[in-house]
Amino acid sequence: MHRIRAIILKENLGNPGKIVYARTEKRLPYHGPSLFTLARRRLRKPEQEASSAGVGLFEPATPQTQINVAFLQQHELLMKEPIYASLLANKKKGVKSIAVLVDPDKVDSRKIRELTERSMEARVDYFLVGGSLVVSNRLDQVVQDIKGDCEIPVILFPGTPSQVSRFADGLLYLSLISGRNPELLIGQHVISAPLVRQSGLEIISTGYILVDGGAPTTVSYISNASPVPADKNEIAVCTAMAGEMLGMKQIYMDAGSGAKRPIAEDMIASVAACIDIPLITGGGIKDPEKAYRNCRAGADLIVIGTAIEQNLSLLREMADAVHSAPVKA
Ligand code: 1GP
Repeated sequence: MHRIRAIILKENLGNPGKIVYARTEKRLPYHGPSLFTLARRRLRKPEQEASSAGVGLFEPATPQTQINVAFLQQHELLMKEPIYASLLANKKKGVKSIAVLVDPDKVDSRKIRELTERSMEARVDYFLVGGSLVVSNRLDQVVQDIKGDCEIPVILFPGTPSQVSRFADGLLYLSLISGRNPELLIGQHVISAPLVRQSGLEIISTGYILVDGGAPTTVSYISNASPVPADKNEIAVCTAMAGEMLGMKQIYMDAGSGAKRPIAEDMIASVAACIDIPLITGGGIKDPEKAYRNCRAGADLIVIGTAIEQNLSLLREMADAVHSAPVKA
């Protein structure tokens, strides 16, 4: 684990609300993208996004030594859980994000270079890396290649307990709460807990809800668990509510990679209306319009895999569609 310095951002007293500088405060163990990098990146973006990332834009501190409590709390969360802090802050603001799913079996260094270049241009927010069935042994290499090329946070999306790489920034600690397979609800977590803890990664507990996407997908086959029927909104809602009350930090509704039919917007809207934690949706999203509609329905983070694998030039439009979704007033 490497160490970086914590930062404190302050407001320009003459121009309240603007981040003007960062200074080092104290040394803390930290594993993830440098906060300086985050701050620099946010400074290049509109103020609204800077605020949504949880960096800067707090109540003006006058005199400068009075740093308000909310700032310190947010700062602390940002230090410990930078990815989740940004997801939460974005949700609060209504800012939508896009993640590109990378299957380690399907990329080599050249493809990764191309993907990271296009992703930076498109302002992709996260990479998810993993899959229900990863047959190669290239996870570490793929994560390192992505990290070597760009600063977009890499979050593991493991289909099996062995898919842990300490080179990533975070890990979705998934419990398949829509299924009744005890191995995927808790069994594999027990086995992998020491490895996951030792990884030093930011762990984001995630209630994973598989929704019928019109045909069996790898995840539905491997998980040996029935997905939620596509038209049973109430089952999805109750499952998501249960996940939230059990303490999961976010809900991921997935129709499975390459799903024939993506999750309907009315199901997404029903779930979004009943939970306060971030909502991720994915599976079978093939065009920017659908990505946009999911955001309008209440999804906070849109995951795209297959469509980008098949046509990388779609990435920019997909990302623009997600980022253009109206922000809450
Ligand atoms: C699968 O939600 C992801 O878990 C992405 O699905 O590959 O269909 O985009 P696609």
